[in-house]
Formats: sequence, structure tokens, C-alpha cells
Amino acid sequence: LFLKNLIHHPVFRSKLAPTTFVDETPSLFKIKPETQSITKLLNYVATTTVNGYPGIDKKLHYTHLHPHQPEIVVPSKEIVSAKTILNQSGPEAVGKWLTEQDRVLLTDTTMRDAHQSLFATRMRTNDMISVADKVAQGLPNLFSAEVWGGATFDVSYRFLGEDPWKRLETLRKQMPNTLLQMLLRGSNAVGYKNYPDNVIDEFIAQSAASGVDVFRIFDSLNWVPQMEESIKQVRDSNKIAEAAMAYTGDILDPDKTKYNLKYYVDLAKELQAAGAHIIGIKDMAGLLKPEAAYRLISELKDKVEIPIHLHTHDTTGMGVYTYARAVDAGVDVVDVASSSFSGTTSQPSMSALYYALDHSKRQPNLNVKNAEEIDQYWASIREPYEAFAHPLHGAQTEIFKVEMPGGQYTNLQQQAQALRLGHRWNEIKDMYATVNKMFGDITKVTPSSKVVGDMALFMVQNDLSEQDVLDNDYKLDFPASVVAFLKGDLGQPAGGFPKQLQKIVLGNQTALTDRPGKFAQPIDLEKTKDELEEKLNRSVTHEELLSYILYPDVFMDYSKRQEDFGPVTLLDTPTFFQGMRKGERVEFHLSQGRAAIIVLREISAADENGDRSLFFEVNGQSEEVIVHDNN
Ligand code: 3PY
Ligand code: ZN
Repeated sequence: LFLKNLIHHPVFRSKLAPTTFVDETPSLFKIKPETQSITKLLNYVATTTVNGYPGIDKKLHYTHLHPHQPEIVVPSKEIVSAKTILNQSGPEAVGKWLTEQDRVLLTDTTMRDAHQSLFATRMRTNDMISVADKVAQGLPNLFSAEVWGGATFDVSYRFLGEDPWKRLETLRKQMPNTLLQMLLRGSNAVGYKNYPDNVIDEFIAQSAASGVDVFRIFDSLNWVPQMEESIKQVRDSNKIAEAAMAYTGDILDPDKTKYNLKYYVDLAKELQAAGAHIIGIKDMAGLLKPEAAYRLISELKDKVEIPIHLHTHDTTGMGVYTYARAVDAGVDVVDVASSSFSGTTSQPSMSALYYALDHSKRQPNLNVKNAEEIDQYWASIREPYEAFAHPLHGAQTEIFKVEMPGGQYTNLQQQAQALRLGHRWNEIKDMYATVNKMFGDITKVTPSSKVVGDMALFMVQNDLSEQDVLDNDYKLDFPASVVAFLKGDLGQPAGGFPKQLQKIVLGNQTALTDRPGKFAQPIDLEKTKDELEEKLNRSVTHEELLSYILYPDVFMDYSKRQEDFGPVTLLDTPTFFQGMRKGERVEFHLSQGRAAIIVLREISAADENGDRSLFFEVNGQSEEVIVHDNN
């Protein structure tokens, strides 16, 4: 950039420049931030063009998108939404209001669980903010929009080069009259391990300040002590604490007695006593059958006072039917996704449920035309995400046996392929069910589901049977997650740990019987902030500090990539995932509305070092970028 400034400088060009010209012209070293951003983005585009994006077949090519502009009808008078009530009268009032509604309410999960479960959580903020205001205005009767938490937090940093806090804060501005909801893994926050209580408290307080209204809090083992701190902190932040019970097994199957109706009713009462404003039922694998839903909701409506919010995945194909029976039993809210992001491992379709409830007194209050218009938008931006899709095309009823959560199915399949075990996928699924039995039949959801998956892969990879593990003749090197789980690092499962397996895996190590957070030292925020500022050589925000505490390596890698590649969020989604083809033209907008127009003119063959030159035209000026071809 310095050289560019020099050769374009009028004095230098006039050939009258004295030998001291460089020393005496500090402006040559001034590089406008915008120019820097363009240079970095060109670097990203060139690298992605040559080496592709991780996980995407380079041969795939998407045409440039023409996102549908939804034409929605906005109600003429202002709707009193759940958000209005929260702002005016607080979380208890929302709970009371919910129980007074005749019709079932809806949560739209399109911007969180739907793409997490269908497209490996890869939806970019740009594709959300192009439609978020339409969702807010066109669907004002939604209970909430789930837009944050779960895997979206780390995936934003790891794979999208995005700051998840900015996503939340932007959506907050665009959806002022809609409750924004997040998924929080109790003491595991948005991570896969236990964090000290002060980190959980700080994280919740910041999430509330940045825009979250409803916190769906769960624990992967349904262990209430791991949820109490979060419930308390959400209450202290004057936001809605929805405590969710992970549903597993089948409450109506007389052979499955561990997770029966009584188990769930007792758990719901405990969560209500712990301060929950709403009880969530989290059916992450799609195991809740319609009659079981009817019985469960009927019983809960009878035994607890607070509203019931049901979440399912359509993996086994019965989502709309399950919801219809839950609606008959009086469920207050159910989770749905926009049609083109619904079905299979995602939530059931919003508009399908609406039509299924035609002529029912509890049909949701939904402008279905608006929902269909908005869905055309989602359909129009889906294509570049197809590269991350799973191969499932319909109902997977084998899940009743395997009990694998929707969001894990494709992840585990990818892990199996990476270990060259792809051809043994059926064995791995059977082993997943076997490991669950070995672990004493646990609830399987992030992160406990990952432990079961890790153990299943380990056993298939090493050709071990359950008996081989229990005979313990091999001095096995168990996966770290399995050791941590049996040590009690994720808390205590219902019915305790299987003693024999615990002894084999832990050897002489002692296991916790109490809450891990009770022993974890609080993080010194000031000291950690100094450490991070020194590493980054700049001041950092509280949000950045929290991200670093939760995911130190992921956050540092993201910061480094920001340095190299600049504001990649400015790129359109096809360009972000696939780079450019020769002759292609892309445009993006920098700050103050300035546009940059880039044309890729030529890509050279690789030279003897394997480097390629890419010749771009940027706002009419030629630029060359050299990239090493890793293929
Ligand atoms: C998550 O924890 O991310 C989940 O979606 C669990 O179902
Ligand atoms: Zn889910």
C-alpha cells in the first residue's frame, strides 16, 4: 500500500521528487482504513477462490443469489406483544399473560436451531438482517424468535469470521417488539464444559444487556443444580428464565421406566421451585410421540402453574402431529421454523402447523400470507448452505432406538468420515445406543451427547464390544470427554454413574459427587482483560473478554483471521463460501455507503513454488494477489 501511495503521488510521478521525498512525505505511510479493508478482503477472496472453504467441495458453484423481497402486510394498529409486556411489566407478567391466551403461540427458530440442525449452524448474519425487520413486522404475534445461543456462538467465530455479539445487537435493533430467545446450556453456557459461576453470571448479564429476553436453560443430564445459577442470574437481569427438561425415552412405553411421567412432573416442579418462569420441554431427538405429548402436557398443565413451551425436532417425522396433540392438551407455546428451513432434523414448519390447526380454537394467531412471503425469502437464500446439508430426505424412525439429537446426526457422521469410518455408520449408530446403555441410559444432548458419540466412535474404531470394555484387559486410553464425564465434570446423571465402568475408566482418580462449579475458582476478570489486551495490543470490550474466557483459542484464531482477512461479513454469501470465478463481478459496501466493485480478470497457473497470481480490478484499478495453491 505504501508503494501504491508512492507511485500514484503527483510529485513522484512528475519525476521531480528529491531523494528525501519518502522521508519528508508522511502521507505516503497513511493507509486509509477502507483501503486496508479492501486489501484484506481481496486476500480472503483470493485465498477462498484458490483453496476453497473448509468442508465445501470446490466444484460446487452457486449462482449469485437474488433474494426475494417479502411483501408483507403490517397490522394497522399496534399489537401488544409478549415483548411489550416484558418491557412494561416484567417476566412474571409475561408468564401470566401466556397462560391467559386461548390460542397456542409460536417461537420461530429459523435463525438458530433450524440452520444449526440442517446446515451445521452456518447461516451468516447478513442473511438474517436482510429479513429480520420483516419477520418482526409481519409476524408480530410470535411469542419469540430464537436467534442466539447453542452452537451459533462458537460457529460464528470459528467458521463465519463473525462476532456473535454484533449479530445479537443488530437483530435487537431490527426486532424491537419481538422477544429474542437464546439457548443456554446451563453451567456450560454456550460451550461444552463447565464454567465457574462468575463467568456464567457475567455472560448472562451481558447477553441480557445485548438483547436476549428469553433464556432457555437446560442441563444435558437434566441435573437441576447445574441450572440453578443460570435461572437466578436471568431472574436478576429481569429477563425470562425458561428452564427446559430434555426429553428422552418414551413415557408411555412400559419397558422404559427410567424417564417416565413421574420423572418429568417431579423435574418440572423442581424447576418451578428453582425460579423458572416457563417450563420448556426439549425434545432434541424427536422422540416425543403424539399421545405421549398429550399425556405429558396434560399432566404438567395440571401439576405446575407456569406456562409450558414445547420444542421438538421433526427427525422421526411426526412433529406437526405431536404439536397438534400438545395443543389439544393446552401447551402454551411451540417451536416452529419457516418452511424452507423446517422438517427432518429441524423444527416442524410454521405454516404447516397453522393449516393443520384450521378450524381449531387454538390455531395460532399468524398472518400466514406474511409467513409464506417471508418463507420465499428464506427459500431464496438457502442454496449456498446446501453444501453443509445432511443427506436425510425424510423421517428417520430408527432414531427411536438410537435417540440421537437432530443437531448431532450430521456432526457425528462427519466425524466418522474424518476417521475413515464412514462405511461403518450403521455400526456406529448401533454402538451409540449400546454406549447409552453402558452409561446407565442418560439424557443425550450437548454436551452429554458428544460424550456418547466419542465413546461410540472409539469403540467402533478399536473393534471393541461392551464386554471388551468391561473386561478391561486392554488398558484402554479412553477419550478425554468420556473420562471427564465419568469424573462428574458435567454433573450427575439421573440414577448415578454405572460404578463398574466408572472404576475402569477412572482408575485411581476420584469422581465428583457435587456440582463442579462449587469447586471452580472464579475467573479474575480484570487480570484476564489485561492479559487479552496485551495479546491483542489494543483495548477490548466486555463482550470480547467474555468470548475469550469461554473460548480462548477460538477467539484468538478469529482475531488473527480478522487481521489477515478484514471484515469478511461485508461479502455476499456465495462469494464468502466459494470465492470468485474468472470474469465474475462482485460488489460490497464499505462504511459510509461507499461501494467497492471487484472483477476477477485472470488466475494464473501455479508456478514452480505452487503459487498462483490472481488479477483483480478493484473500482477500475488493477490489483494482483498471490496465493499458494494447497491442492
Ligand atoms: C445445543 O445445545 O446447541 C442444542 O441445540 C441442543 O439441542
Ligand atoms: Zn433443538
